[in-house]
Order: sequence, then C-alpha cells, then structure tokens
Amino acid sequence: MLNEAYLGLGSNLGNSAENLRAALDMMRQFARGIRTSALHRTAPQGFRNQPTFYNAACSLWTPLDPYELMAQLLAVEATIGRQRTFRNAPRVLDIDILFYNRLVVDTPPLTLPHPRIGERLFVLKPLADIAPQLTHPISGESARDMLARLQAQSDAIEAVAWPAWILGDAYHQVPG
Ligand code: PH2
Ligand code: MG
Ligand code: MG
Repeated sequence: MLNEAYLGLGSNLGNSAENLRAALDMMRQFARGIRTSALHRTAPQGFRNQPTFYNAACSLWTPLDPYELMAQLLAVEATIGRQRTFRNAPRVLDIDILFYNRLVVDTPPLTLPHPRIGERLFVLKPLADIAPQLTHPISGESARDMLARLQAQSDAIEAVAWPAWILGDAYHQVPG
C-alpha cells in the first residue's frame, strides 16, 4: 500500500540547489510520483544570523511507514553531508516530514503533522504552491488559509524575505 507524504526541504550551506536536487533524486529509491514546488530563497527564520536558505516542498507516495520514511530521509541527509551541531544550525540539507497521510502521532522520534508548519512561511509558501487545498488533519485549515493567516502577521513577513523563483518548470516533476 502506498502512503502520501508531504515534505519540507531546506539548505543553507554548500551548493544548496544541487543538494536539494540530489536529495530528490535519491528519494526515488523509496518514493514515487514525487512532485516538487519551485525552489524559494528565504531569509533564516528563528536563528537569524546564518546564510540565506533555499526551501522547497514536495509530495510523494511511499510504501514505507512513517518511522521507516524518517530513517530513510535522515540517511539521505547524512549522504548529502549533513553534520548535526546545534539546533537550527546552518545545514547542507534538512528534510522534514510535514504530513503523512492524515496521521496524527506524537512520539519522541516523530511528531506528525510537523508541529511548526503554521509558523513557517518557508514551509507554507512552497506547500501552498503544490497543495493549496490540503487540509491539516487536526485544525482542518487548508495550506492556502494557513499561509494567508501567517502573511497577515507583520512580524512573520519581516522574518522571511519574499522568495525569488530560481528554478523553472523542469524542476516541478521529478521523473520516474
Ligand atoms: N529551518 C529551520 C529554522 N529556520 N529558516 C528558513 N528560512 N528555512 C529553513 O529551512 C529553516 C529556517 C529549522 O529547521
Ligand atoms: Mg527543519
Ligand atoms: Mg529536520
């Protein structure tokens, strides 16, 4: 049985666009039907004094359960060269599971849906591009509405500069 997952991807070290492209390519080993947003350049949210991020979102289908999927994504991060130092440190690659089907779980290794989706323009902007009508399984709010609510908060707008589109349509469908 295939499960539908939505992921948030980010990078602000090394060749970020290439890191994200390589990660999406590796994910084809355990996922199919991968659809990605455009790549967005975003100012760092939270810990501000670090390089500009490149962020994207994708959806995919996978036979893996959520814990297996998380383990595979951590392996992709490690292969691309992520080293974990401190929380929110600059990174060559970060892949977060945003949604897995409509599953709600809160266990130490994994919380689903991702608990900070609603606070993060760098997640909601790409997510709303590929799945505006996708609803949050707890709040029922759509990605488009979550984005609109966050954009209405001036402090959030200040925290994330408006994204520039740096990759074209060819990026949107990962073949295979
Ligand atoms: N990731 C974080 C913290 N802050 N800011 C931006 N712009 N993009 C990110 O991916 C990001 C962040 C923790 O995962
Ligand atoms: Mg993250
Ligand atoms: Mg992460």
